[in-house]
Amino acid sequence: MTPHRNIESGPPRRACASWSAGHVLVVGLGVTGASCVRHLASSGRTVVAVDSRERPPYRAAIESEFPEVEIRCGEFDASMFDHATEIVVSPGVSVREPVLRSAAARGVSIVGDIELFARAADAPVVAITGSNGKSTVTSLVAAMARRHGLRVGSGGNLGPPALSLLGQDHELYVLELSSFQLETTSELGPAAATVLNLSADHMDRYDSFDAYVAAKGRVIGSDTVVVANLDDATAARLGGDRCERIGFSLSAHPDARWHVEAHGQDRVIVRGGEPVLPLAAVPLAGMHNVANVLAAFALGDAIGLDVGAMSSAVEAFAGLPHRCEPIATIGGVRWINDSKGTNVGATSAAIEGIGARGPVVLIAGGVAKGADFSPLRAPARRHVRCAVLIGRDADRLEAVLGRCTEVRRARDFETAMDIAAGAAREGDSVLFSPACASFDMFANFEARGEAFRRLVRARCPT
Ligand code: UMA
Ligand code: ADP
Repeated sequence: MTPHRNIESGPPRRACASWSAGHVLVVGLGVTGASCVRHLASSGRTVVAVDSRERPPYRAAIESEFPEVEIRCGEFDASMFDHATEIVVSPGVSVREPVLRSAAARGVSIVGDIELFARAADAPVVAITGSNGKSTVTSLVAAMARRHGLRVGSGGNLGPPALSLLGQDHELYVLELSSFQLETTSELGPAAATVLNLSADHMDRYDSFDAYVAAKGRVIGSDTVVVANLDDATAARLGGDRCERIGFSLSAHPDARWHVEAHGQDRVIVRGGEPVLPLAAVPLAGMHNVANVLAAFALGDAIGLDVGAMSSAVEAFAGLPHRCEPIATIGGVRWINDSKGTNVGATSAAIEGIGARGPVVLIAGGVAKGADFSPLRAPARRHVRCAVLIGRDADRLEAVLGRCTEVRRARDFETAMDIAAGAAREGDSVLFSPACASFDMFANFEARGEAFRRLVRARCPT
C-alpha cells in the first residue's frame, strides 16, 4: 500500500492463539474501522482489528470500549489475515494490497463499511458519488428531505461514517460515497443515485481512469433511479439503459427533466416545462454549484420530495466551509477559501466560477496524487492573473501553469499570502484552490482551510 507517513513498522509478531478461531477482521482503526468494530462487536461477532500504523486514531477508544477485541498494529504480515472468515477494509487501504489480494484469491469475502451498512439498513438510501460536488449535493439533498418532513440520516465519506447512522429511527439515508468505499460494496441498491461528474482523481490508487470510473459506477443497483448529468458524457453513460433515469443539464437539453433556461432577463431552473427557481435565488457561487443544485433537485424528485420544500432548502443553503467559501473582502479584493478543491476538476470549476466575477489570483499546490494538471491550462488562461504555488508538487503545477499565466513560487503559506496580496488588484479574487491533497503541509483539507482563514483574518484592518 502507499505507506502512511505515520507508519512505524516493528518486527513481525506472533499471532495470538485466538486468531485461529475464525473471526471478522477489520482492517484500519480510523473513524471507519472504529464504526465497523462497534457495529460488529455490538452484534455479537468475534472481531479482530489490524492497522499498519503503530498508533491509529481509534486504537485507545476501541481498547476501552471493547477490551475483548484483539488489536494488532504495525506493518501488515500475512499471518494477520490467515484465519478471517470475512475482511472489512477501511477506505484508506487499497484492496490491491498483496495481503488482501492473497485473501481474495483464497475465497475470503472482502467488503467495506458501506456493505455492512447495506446489510443492516432499515430505510431507503440516496447515494451520491462523483469526482466533485458530492458533499455539497449530499448536504443539500439531506436539507431538502428534512424540509419535506423526513427524519434523515446523512453521512458517509463526508462523515459521520454510515454505520454510525443506524438505529436512530431514520426514514431516509443520504450518503456520500467515495470510489474507495464503492470498490468494496455490492448490495447497497440505493433508491436513487448519481455519479455527479467524472474527472481524474486518486490516480495513485487506480491503474487507469477507466478503473476509477468503474468503481464509481458500482453505486447503481438494479432498481436504482439514476440521476444523470447530461453535460458529462462519461458519467451520463453509467447504468446503461437498464435503469429509470432523470436527466439534468445546465442547458436546455431535450432529455433533461431538470435544466436551466432563459426567461426574459432571468435564468431559471425548470422542471419539465415548469419554472421552479430563478438562479438569482441560489446563494452558491459558480455554475458548478448550479449543476449541484440541479442534481439535488433531481435526486429529491426521484424519491418524491415536494418541489416547494426543495426550493426553500436551496434558498437557505449557504454552502459548506472550504468550498468556494468567501472569507473577507480587503481593499476591494475578495479572499476565497476552496481548500476542498483537491483535484484538477474541482480547481478548474472553482476558477471558472469565481473568474466569472473578475480576474483571479490563484494559490495552489500540495500533493498531486498522480494527477495530470494540463486541464487547468484553459481556465487559467481565461481567468488567472497570477498563480502562487506552494507544496511538494509545485514544480509539476509550474510546468503547466507557467505556459499560460504568471507563476510565482512561495516557500511557505504565509509568503504565498503576501505574494497573492501584492499581485491582486481591486476587483480581483484571491482563490485558494490547491488542486492537490494537503498532507505534505497539513493534517487534512480542513486544517489547511482554517490556516487560510486565519491568515486572511490577520490581514483584515482592525
Ligand atoms: N491507513 C494506514 N494503515 C491502515 C489504515 C489506514 O496507513 O491500516 C491510512 C490510510 O492510508 C489513510 C489514513 O490512514 O491515509 C486514513 O485511512 P482510513 O481508511 O482509516 O480513513 P478514515 O479515517 O476511516 O476516513 C475514511 C475516509 N478516508 C479515506 O477514504 C482515506 C474519510 O474521507 C471519510 O470521511 C471517513 O472514512 C468516514 O466515512 C476523507 C477522504 O479524504 C475525507 N476521502 C477521499 C476523498 O474525499 O477524496 C476518498
Ligand atoms: P466532494 O465531496 O466531491 O469533494 P464538495 O462538494 O466538497 O465535493 O466540493 C469540493 C470542491 O469541488 C469545491 O470546493 C469546488 O472547488 C469543486 N466542486 C464542487 N462542485 C463541483 C462540480 N459540480 N463540478 C466540479 N467541481 C465542483
